[in-house]
Amino acid sequence: EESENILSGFKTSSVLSDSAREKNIFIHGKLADQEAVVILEKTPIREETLAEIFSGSRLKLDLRNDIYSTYRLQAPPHLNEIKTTVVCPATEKHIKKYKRQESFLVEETGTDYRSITLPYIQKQSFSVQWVHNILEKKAEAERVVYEDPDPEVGFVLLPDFKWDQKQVHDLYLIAIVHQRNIRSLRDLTSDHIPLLQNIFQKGKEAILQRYELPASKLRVYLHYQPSYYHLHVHFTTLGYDAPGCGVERAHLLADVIQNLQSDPQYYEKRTLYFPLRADDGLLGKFKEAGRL
Ligand code: M7G
Repeated sequence: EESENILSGFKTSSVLSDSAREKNIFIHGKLADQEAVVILEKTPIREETLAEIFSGSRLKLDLRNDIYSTYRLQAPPHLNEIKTTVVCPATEKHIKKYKRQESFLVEETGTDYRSITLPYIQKQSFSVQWVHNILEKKAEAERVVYEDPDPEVGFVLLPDFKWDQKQVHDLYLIAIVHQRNIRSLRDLTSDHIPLLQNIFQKGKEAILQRYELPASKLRVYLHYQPSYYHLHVHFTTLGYDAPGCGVERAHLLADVIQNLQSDPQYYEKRTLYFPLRADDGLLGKFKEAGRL
């Protein structure tokens, strides 16, 4: 779908982070006088496109030396696209989220959660309007891979916007629950086991059907802390190092279910560990409380 080039008027203020290895750049700037974050990312080269790349490209020689030669290849434009994500209007919190920064590991007891974290996230977390739009079919309706509409155990499974859906080796889907009052892992009790089992089972089946990827090739997990406090589960290809997914934040869904089976209040009581970035307001709250 062709769309007007809104980015022609983008004015860069600063580069928040970039990576030669991941071939992406996160930029803060202004779009028509509104704060915006733009993410540019080069996508993987797909095997199915090789024939077209080899036959349909222009080649410029850089160097030749003995049996070695290097070139600059100009692929046909449709094989040379840059995946682009725009957040506009972006809040201060979005700009911080994408800025490269030092992080610190926080130790959060159940009491810390209730006295420090919960009051903070009730005031300061990202809007979950985009989640409600998905659940109400106001956005991304055509992208839904599977839905169980049950209000108690139901969920919507769809591609995460980090995934361009062109190849399965970086598959990334999210399951968003229909229930609206579960903020995160911390809110889960044994009452939610049927919900979690349903997501696990039906999510795996739907992915097998659609992408021919068996459960043995999937990593299924929740983040704590998440960015968005409406319960959702990540499904990625095993072995794919999804950006932003450090080991500390990930809790395997299979483990979460077992922990709740052994103790209904497991996540209410346990100490949980997670990294926070230097300028995260929540980190400031932990410092003020003398917990860091
Ligand atoms: P998270 O663990 O809350 O936060 O996961 P993280 O982004 O720090 O990992 C939320 C997930 O939802 C992420 O994987 C995002 O890429 C994804 N996501 C965020 N937004 C705003 C959207 C959206 O509008 N559509 C879709 N499909 N995915 C989104």
